[in-house]
Amino acid sequence: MKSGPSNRRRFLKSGVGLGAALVAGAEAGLAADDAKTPAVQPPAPDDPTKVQGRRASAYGERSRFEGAVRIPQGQSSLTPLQAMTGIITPSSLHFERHHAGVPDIDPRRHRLMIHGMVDRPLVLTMDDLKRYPSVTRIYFMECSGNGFRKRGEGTVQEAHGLTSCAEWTGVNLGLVLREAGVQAGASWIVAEGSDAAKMTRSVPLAKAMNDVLLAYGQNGEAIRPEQGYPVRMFVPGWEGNISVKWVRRIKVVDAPYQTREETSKYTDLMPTGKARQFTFEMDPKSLITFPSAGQKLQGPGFYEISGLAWSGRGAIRRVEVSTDGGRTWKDAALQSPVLPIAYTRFRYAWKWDGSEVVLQSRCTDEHGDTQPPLEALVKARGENWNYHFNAIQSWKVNKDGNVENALA
Ligand SMILES: Nc1nc2c(c(=O)[nH]1)N[C@H]1C(S)=C(S)[C@@H](COP(=O)(O)O)O[C@H]1N2
Ligand SMILES: [Mo]
Repeated sequence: MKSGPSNRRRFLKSGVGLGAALVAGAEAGLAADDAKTPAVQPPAPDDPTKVQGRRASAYGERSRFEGAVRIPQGQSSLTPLQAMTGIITPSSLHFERHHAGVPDIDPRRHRLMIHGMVDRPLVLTMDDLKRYPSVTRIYFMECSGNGFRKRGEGTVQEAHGLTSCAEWTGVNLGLVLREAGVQAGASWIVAEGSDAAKMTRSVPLAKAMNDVLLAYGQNGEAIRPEQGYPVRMFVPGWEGNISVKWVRRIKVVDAPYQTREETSKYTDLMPTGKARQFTFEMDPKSLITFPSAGQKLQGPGFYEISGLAWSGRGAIRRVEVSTDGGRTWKDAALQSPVLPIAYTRFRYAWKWDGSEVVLQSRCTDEHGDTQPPLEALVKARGENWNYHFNAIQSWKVNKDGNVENALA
């Protein structure tokens, strides 16, 4: 936005207070960044007990002093993992991936059709859907493209921000399919979104009957438009792409439909020239979020290393941390709750002696699956693969306390 600062000077000159100038600035369409710069915010009172506080509000906002935001990159945006506490990603910071933008959908006019190889095809309104018994589950989601593009370079947000974890509420798809009456011989479903991309993915019937949700709730309120309002299919533990947002149609069929998203995209081209298809499950992965690239330690002494671990195949059983570049590993503490197919937060008490060190984490899930070192992963997959990056991430702590990506 042009001439933000001079606009502000003009407002100040005209004699209005700084707070009013900011409001006026926002109305005048100043760039959001400009309006949020902490330097131009009015200071908080020295003693808040001496000032009447703000009135109650209709819809809450976080403190104006909190600055962590998603990094938008056109059709996706990255969660600030370094700023997260606990295991739940607030809906406003949940990563986004849209192939044709966020559609504007009136829930009263939305319909979900269940058809194909069923005895009783259904056309459900949102009211119909909400009359079914509901379930609430905490699940992570990760785009299968997460981490690969930069092979782990940048900050934890820049390199790995295409993942989040939320509480999802909805109806078991299996319940709705049973009501429709799945016919003998059916083995897959095909789900279609109502965005301009008409995102379409095939899901094996066994998974669809097992734990897939038709989710209309996210973190205690209606699912956000960015996440699929008014309803998305949520496929726990599988690559994010298959969780079709804004879902309008589920067809029961007897074979995968070989859609764009399962042929030219979201397949893994191997060194042999053959592509792996339907690589659904997200492998175990962990990240140290503190200390991580871009952060600075204030000097030698005690620190609690903290991070997140998850696996698409179940619960995390173990997280190990290395503070010597992978030569030795020690068990981190897993913070409860430790839920299947959800983030698990880990903590590791560490005394930094002020020398240059490389920090790493490595998780193992309930099936004994773990994370490979970067070289091993690249060797196994070759140079053409674009998805399912779960290599061990290294952060280097320099003597001055600055943390940088050890791959950069
Ligand atoms: N209808 C529809 N569903 C979609 C997409 C889309 O573009 N359209 N993007 C997919 C991809 S690639 C991912 S990683 C996840 C992202 O979900 P989120 O935006 O809620 O984080 O949604 C998937 N479902
Ligand atoms: Mo994705």
